[in-house]
Amino acid sequence: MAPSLLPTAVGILMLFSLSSAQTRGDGILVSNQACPSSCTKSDQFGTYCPTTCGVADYLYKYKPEVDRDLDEMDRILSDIANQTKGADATVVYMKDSVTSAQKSSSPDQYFKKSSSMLDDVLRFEKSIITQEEQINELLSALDSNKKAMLDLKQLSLQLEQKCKEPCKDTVEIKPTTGKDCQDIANKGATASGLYYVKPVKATESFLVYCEIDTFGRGFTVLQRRRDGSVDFSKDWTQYKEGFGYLSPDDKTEFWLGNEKIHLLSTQSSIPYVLRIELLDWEGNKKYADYAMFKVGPEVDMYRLTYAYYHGGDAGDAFDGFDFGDDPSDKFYTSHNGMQFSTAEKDNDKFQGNCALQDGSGWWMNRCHAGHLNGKYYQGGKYTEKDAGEYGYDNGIIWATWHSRWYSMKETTMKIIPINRIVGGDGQQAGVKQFGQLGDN
Ligand SMILES: [Ca+2]
Repeated sequence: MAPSLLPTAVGILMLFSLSSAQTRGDGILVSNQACPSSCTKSDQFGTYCPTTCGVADYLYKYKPEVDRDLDEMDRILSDIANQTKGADATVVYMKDSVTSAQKSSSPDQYFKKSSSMLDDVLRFEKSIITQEEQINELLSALDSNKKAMLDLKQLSLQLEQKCKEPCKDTVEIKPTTGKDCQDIANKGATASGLYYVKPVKATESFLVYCEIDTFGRGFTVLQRRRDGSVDFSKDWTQYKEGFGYLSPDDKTEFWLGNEKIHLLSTQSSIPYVLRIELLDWEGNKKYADYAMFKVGPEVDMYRLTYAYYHGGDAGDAFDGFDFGDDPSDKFYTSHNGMQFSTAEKDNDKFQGNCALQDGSGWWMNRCHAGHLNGKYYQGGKYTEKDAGEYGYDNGIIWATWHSRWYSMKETTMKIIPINRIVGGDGQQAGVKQFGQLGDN
């Protein structure tokens, strides 16, 4: 019985450790999706790895079986204990019989018989003692199993508690759907939060964070950095599928995914504006807008293109920056027209590998002047020494505002149809809306 219990218990324990690694943003991905019983290492955003709720489902599925096994073990052990008691009594009785036989019989007549009886009793006693030892071992095994079971039950309770909280988030996925967040806002949605969108060529809808302002503008958020809680050092597939966590209150970090960004940005006859918002460690907020923003298909390595810098007070870092090292600096750090690179897919213009050296995925040239998927540096300022093995500027950089050795505190990349940005006081409103960034 014990051997069959252990693998199940180990499986559950493994799930618990898994669940603790998946706490951030729990629940938000649960709604409407069946949770698979295991999470692949690729950390693919789109496949909905198990959240605590998924783990709880798994636990509930196997717990009764474990309980049954434990009850069965209990029953068998008490049977054994009862039988041992019976055997003990028999031995005592036999001993008594032998003694009284010895006393009441003439030695010559019965001595031989009672001696062999006594031998039998001693042998029996010996085997009882061995059995008792085995039973004691079993009992202590049962005890430790019981303790493990108690621990599991405890964890199960904690998990239940934990699950209750995030699962509420599922109700915060708003019912309105559309091809992007502006479409959703046009349909009357007025609150920022999580929505399902289905771009024109998408085969299935996916979750996005929509930032909807009081002017009825709906930004679809593509990227978010807030606190360094998500590691942006990921591979091609992860950048393709997306990673990190969406949250209904916009408190978590994520990369929506190149495939989704491609589908969103190329679907409409009305082109998009990419708005980049930045917050530095002194609490200053700036932005940069790029008109006709598009990300190409995977066959073109998710190439970044835009028509022109549409304005903003953060400066046009996507056009490259003259760092003063070399006359070609600006040309070789521009981003328009660059393909996407990750550590294992070098599509940059550098003889080395920018993405590998910087530990990020980005539209690398040779390498960058605006780099929002870089390493997160608490406090902002960092040095070549902090940058690790390669020693290059690998922070969250916007060189037209802060130096390349200054890493931003927060970033947002989001898109909106261009007709919602131009004209009237739209730009001003955009700045006002941006005031929410960093409020926490
Ligand atoms: Ca290269």
